[in-house]
Amino acid sequence: MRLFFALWPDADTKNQLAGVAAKLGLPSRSRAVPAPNYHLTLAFVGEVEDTQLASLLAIGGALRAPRCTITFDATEFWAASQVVVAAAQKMPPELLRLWEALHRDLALEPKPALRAHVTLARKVAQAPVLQAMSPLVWRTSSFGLYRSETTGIESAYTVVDTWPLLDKM
Ligand code: 2AM
Repeated sequence: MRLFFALWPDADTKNQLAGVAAKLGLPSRSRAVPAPNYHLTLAFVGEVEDTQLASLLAIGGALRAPRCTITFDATEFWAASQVVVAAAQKMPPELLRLWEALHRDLALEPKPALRAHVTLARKVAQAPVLQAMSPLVWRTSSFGLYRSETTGIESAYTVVDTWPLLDKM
């Protein structure tokens, strides 16, 4: 199974992101990500055997990290991956620490240029004309381990488990 750790937006944040996506003016053949699929990937684990699940759940369950506020304030076209994302120009320090802790515990190589983002559209072959984005504030309260299954053209995501982020540390 294919797994990843992520933050999933609350309903209000999801609706605000959908509002941003609706105004993108994507080139034809781009694929808008369905709003229920919006997420912020913290760590991509990839294909694992069923026997590895217990240790991933133990890592998630043992992690103690604070809540944070992420301000998404830019839409960007990333040509290399052919996606349009809503991105946070400032990385909240708590989110950076959560991301670092997960990569450390999973023994994954952290990618150098982390940008907190939610992918809004895929298969975007040409640069769209992007409007300025009114800042959108997402207050995180939990993180989770999710499973990705590709059925047809769209990925389907299911929650494996979630853990609270803490009020005070
Ligand atoms: P992104 O869209 O958040 O940038 C689940 O598959 C998520 O994991 C995707 O939404 C994608 O991130 C990320 N992902 C998929 N394949 C990946 C890979 N090979 N390396 C790193 N992240 C990947």
